[in-house]
Amino acid sequence: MPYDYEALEPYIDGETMRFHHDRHHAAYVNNLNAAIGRHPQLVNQSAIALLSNLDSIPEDIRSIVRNNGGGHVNHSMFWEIMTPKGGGAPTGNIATAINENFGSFAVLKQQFNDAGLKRFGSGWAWLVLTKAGKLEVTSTPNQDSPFLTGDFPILGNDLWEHAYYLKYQNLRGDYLNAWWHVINWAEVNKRLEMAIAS
Ligand code: MN3
Repeated sequence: MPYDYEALEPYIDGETMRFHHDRHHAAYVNNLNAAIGRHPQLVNQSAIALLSNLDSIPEDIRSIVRNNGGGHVNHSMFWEIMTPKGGGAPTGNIATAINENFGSFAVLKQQFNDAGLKRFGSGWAWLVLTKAGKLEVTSTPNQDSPFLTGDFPILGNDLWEHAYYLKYQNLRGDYLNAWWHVINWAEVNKRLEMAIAS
């Protein structure tokens, strides 16, 4: 992680970050590596490449790759798009793109938080760049990655209870609102550039 566990307080508490990174994310990495170890021809592929071509993954590990490869890729993004000195209004090209696609940042936030609230059970809310080059708000269940369907995740929030329950308990909406205070817009801009180039 690019900062201390406590660095995102008071919006995300240190104990949540420690367990989330060291236990949950670590488990996805370990499970993915164990599965890939059974098919050494896959070792040199990136996790994103595995997810982007899931149908070509041997059937005996396909759902392990979907869940744990997704878990790894989703969380790798998640740590990077947050920062202790984050939040505020978007800057740079993402600010322009948000205004073009949603009308305003406020509209995006509302759509995104709605998607997060409506996701029943565990999953993610996303801002993705579609293959058609549009910014859209989506949501996926479990650890399903937007890369599975060819969308590029620009920004995503983890809706699993492990991401917020110690501090927010059942109040997912409060967590969704607070999370915008730690967004790393410089990193989000980098991801938009990567998405356009991919
Ligand atoms: Mn998580």
